[in-house]
Amino acid sequence: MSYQSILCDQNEGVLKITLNRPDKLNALTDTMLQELRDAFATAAGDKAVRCVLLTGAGKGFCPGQDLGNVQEMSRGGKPHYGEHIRTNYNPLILAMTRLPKPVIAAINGVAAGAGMSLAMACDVRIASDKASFLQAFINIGLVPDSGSTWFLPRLIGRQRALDLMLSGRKLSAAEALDWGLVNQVVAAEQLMDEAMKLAARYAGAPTFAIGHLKRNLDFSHVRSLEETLELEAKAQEDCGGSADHEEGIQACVKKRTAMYKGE
Ligand code: T3D
Repeated sequence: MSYQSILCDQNEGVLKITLNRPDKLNALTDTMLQELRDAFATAAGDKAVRCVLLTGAGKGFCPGQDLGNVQEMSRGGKPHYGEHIRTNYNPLILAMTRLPKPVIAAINGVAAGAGMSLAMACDVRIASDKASFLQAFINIGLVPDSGSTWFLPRLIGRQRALDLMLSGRKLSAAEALDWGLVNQVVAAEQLMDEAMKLAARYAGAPTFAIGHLKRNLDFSHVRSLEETLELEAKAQEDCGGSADHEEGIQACVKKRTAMYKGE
């Protein structure tokens, strides 16, 4: 896969996607968003991809929409953000959250606006001690988008979400860890090693079950206990017939390490 604004490296089950506009802290353009959608669609269809790792080149993770592009969009009248978001952002956020494989964000620097939404759309967040987070939308008179309104209260609770959304202030990596926004904070120099170790572990995990459990968790937010219990039962029926489950049983009985294939 060769793109203009992102880099993709696939190795031993891990697809590493790097946002690659370091001079703009990896601000999102239409090209970059198109390429991200394409990379996630490819990841969904490629059995060899067992885990995705998303990170940023240079000192930033992603400061959200490229504000230079917004000026272009506005030329000659009001910008049509609704249409822009529906076309460019929402399908990407859905593709990320619905990917039946683990998605890790390795947050190397500032994650702002829709860039923070992207980080939150990942399943696991590992941050550098130099990372920071801001709901920058309010600073330019906009509302949180790209899923921030959905993800943030679920991750840190309504009160803290509202604090960040109203203030547009920067949250440090240490605070983000304390608030449960990220899973882990490591020294900047160790970020990629630690993130790759984690990605390798997930790439060797029973991906078939991971796909189901991601879907079940999201379903549980919007459905009743009865419906969730039923979905769990159906998912367990499916996982019970998977090669990964058979391998898990064999490995457990024979006291050896399981070699899962994600099938
Ligand atoms: O339909 C739609 O598109 C609407 C959807 C909108 C979704 C959104 O994401 S809205 C939110 C957009 N993002 C922002 O408002 C954040 C703007 N940036 C900042 O607040 C600050 O840059 C940061 C807090 C993120 C980082 O501050 P700092 O001091 O570490 O870096 P800096 O010096 O401000 O930025 C470094 C460079 O990146 C600089 O370029 P230069 O002057 O060196 O050539 C800066 O202009 C550029 N940059 C940072 N953010 C953006 C950006 N360029 C374009 N777009 C950006 N969002």
